[in-house]
Amino acid sequence: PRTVYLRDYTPPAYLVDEVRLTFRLAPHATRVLSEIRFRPNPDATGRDFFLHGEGLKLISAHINGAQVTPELIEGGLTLDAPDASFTFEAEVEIDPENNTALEGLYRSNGMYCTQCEAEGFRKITFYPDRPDVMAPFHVRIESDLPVLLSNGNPGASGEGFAEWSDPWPKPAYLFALVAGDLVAHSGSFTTMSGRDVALNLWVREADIDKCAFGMEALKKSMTWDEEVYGREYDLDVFNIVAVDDFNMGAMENKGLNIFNSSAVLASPATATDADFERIEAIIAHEYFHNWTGNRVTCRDWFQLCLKEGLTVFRDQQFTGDMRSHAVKRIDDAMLLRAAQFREDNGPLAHPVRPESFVEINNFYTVTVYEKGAEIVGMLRRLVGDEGYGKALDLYFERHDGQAVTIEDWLRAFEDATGRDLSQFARWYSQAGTPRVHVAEDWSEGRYTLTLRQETPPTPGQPDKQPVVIPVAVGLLNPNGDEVVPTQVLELNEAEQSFAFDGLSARPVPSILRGFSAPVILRQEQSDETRAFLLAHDTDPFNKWEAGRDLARTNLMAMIQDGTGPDAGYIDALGRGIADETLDPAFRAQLLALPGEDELAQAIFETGHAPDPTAIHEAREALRHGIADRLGDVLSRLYDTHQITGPYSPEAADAGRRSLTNAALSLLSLTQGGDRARAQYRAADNMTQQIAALGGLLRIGEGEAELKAFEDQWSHERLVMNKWFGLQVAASAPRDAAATAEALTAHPAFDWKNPNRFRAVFGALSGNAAGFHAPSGASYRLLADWLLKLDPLNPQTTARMTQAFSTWKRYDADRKTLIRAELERIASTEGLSRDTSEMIGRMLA
Ligand code: B3K
Ligand code: ZN
Repeated sequence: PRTVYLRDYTPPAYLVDEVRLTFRLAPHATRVLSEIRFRPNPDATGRDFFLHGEGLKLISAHINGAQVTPELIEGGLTLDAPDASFTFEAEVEIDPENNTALEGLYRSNGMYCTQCEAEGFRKITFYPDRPDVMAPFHVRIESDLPVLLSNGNPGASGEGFAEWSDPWPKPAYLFALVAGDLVAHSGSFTTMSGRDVALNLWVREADIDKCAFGMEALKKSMTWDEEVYGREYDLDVFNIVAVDDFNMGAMENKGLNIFNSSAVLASPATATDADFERIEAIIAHEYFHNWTGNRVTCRDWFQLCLKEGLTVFRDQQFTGDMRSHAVKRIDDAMLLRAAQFREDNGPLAHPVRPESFVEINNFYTVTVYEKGAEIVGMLRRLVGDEGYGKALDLYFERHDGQAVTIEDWLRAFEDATGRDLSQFARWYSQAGTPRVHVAEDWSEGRYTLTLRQETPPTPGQPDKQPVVIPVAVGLLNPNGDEVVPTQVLELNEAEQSFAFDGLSARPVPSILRGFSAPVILRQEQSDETRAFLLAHDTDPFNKWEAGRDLARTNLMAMIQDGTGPDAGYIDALGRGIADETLDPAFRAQLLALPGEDELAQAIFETGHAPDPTAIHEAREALRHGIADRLGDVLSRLYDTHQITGPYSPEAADAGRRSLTNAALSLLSLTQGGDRARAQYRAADNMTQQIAALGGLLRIGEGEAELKAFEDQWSHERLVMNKWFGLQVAASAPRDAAATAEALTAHPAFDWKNPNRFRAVFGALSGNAAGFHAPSGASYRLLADWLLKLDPLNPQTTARMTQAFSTWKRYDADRKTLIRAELERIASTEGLSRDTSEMIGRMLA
């Protein structure tokens, strides 16, 4: 398979002025007629005419009305094209019914839908399928299905057809088409300039009761983007469609967003608080793409973070505004550490802007998305809110309707603020997580912080340069008062000192406040100092972080030295969770211990091979210790924070439920399942129901409830995903593989549905001790199923190979077992390009 390099970019030979498409839909033989107006690109270096195309049956082709016979070559077609404007027409046939890869035009439960990003349009018709070719699209759909949708504004429609026109030039990856037997939950929105927009959420009839929340989230997003970024919507309609079979969360096609049903459908009975929050964020994210991604798009796929990092940053801001900034920041940091640091520390590490790829779908990663968002956040911190606002305005003004690069993005910041960002740009090109080491000095009223940065080598990048790291710092007096409020130190050299004068006593530093940069802080700190910060820090992130550090130190000692739970930590935690001035959601976060995978990495970094079983046992022992010592506080919190009124997914109630359910999970360990059983019986919403069921399963009870749950929800696919996943997640390590295997034999295990496949195998790899059980049973089971899925759905398969990405951390026995599975996959005949690239990188 061919490797594509950023450095090889050349502009397209021809540009497209207009596209007309006609779809004659039929399950196995859909005809696609295209009429594309080409024009030579004055900026091109050559005149080779090439159109991408994959799996297309070419029926006929014409240039300016005259029949032509293109030469079909690898990945597309070529022909002698005029060195002037011309119209190319083609008729092709495709087979949506047999499209199991869920890329291009495919069918899901009788409904037609498309997924074109990144390179799926070439499976629909011949086209220059690259994001720097932008054109207005006119679409006609012919089908007997009642609902026929495409991008843009609706045009003529009648018996068996509908037409759509999208006036905004767009790359082919934003094309979408939907045809199905759907119903709409409708709404409307009036934009800041007074235009009315019709809003529709299209679903199958049975799901119409799960649309109200998504519709409100969409309206909130539209308002927010106007108020915060001054960005207005630009079409007469905005359609969202829910589809069950989808490889990822959702897709921002212009005016026609297509969503995995799990990322949009929610009712109190079927969705948890976490689902509601996630849905609100994804709807916002896709909507925000209308400006950051669609109006201003990427020149090539190496620039993916241009739209994704920025749009994630925007959805994070939105969630913070809708809910709590402090809680959101902690959630984001937890995700970054659990997933992105993991990626950065292993064989799949790559820069936020990669330099090469084999299959671009493999680069829709936490690094591109979440670290990409962190970079935007750092930029904002460095130039300030006002500078950020000016830079964004300039970026939109300058690049509306264009396909641009990270250089263009940074130039907008430089021009708007006068700041030189050449060193800052290293964040985009250098992979790996910087470590920032802290040294302190105190003499005669002067406190000096010395910060030193280093970034470990990553594949292909042995040597690293210093990056610009905004380190937000505040200083506290020994009595707990803040003496120096938050200020941002700019660490741009390998080592740098920062002095604070005029202090009457040696202060306690609070460093990297708000998690101001995606780095690992290395700081010698006593448990007393941490407990002090947990009690007194004014920065909510670092207050939480102090508790987290205490927990981690305790756990590391338990794992490596065999000590027990530390009463000092538990008492400090107890004071934190009992503090009624703190947000319940924040207190629930205080109760979340570092995950097993995070601990495995921490142990690996001390030079030892982590033992997943020992890690699991230590973590469970600490949970027991907390539940034992804090039993009274926890049961008081459980009782006093129950919600009595009707269910509402809003943040305040959700926060109380997350606190009571964290308490429930701990209390069940030491006090048995009665409380959880009672909660299960009383539950009138999914959050309470599933938390109770999880609590029971984790202590080896809940068999009756598990059965009752299945009977109650067998008709709801989304809820059944939870039922599948929870059993694997809650399994004891030695049972996890067997539980997962038994579930694959369940009649409802529809493995071709990505959500269902992920429910079981995502949970298996997430159960760290179960996945790494010494027998290797989980490794084998996962590899077997990946090999089964790969011929049908390479994208989902490739993504799930990441379960193995940490394999080099482990002991010789585990390494041997995993390597054998990776090699078994690698040597399989006909392995997809997607999966072989991933396995190849992991074995390298
Ligand atoms: N842009 C899409 C992701 C497309 C993934 C292609 N494999 C969703 C999003 O980030 O909003
Ligand atoms: Zn996105």
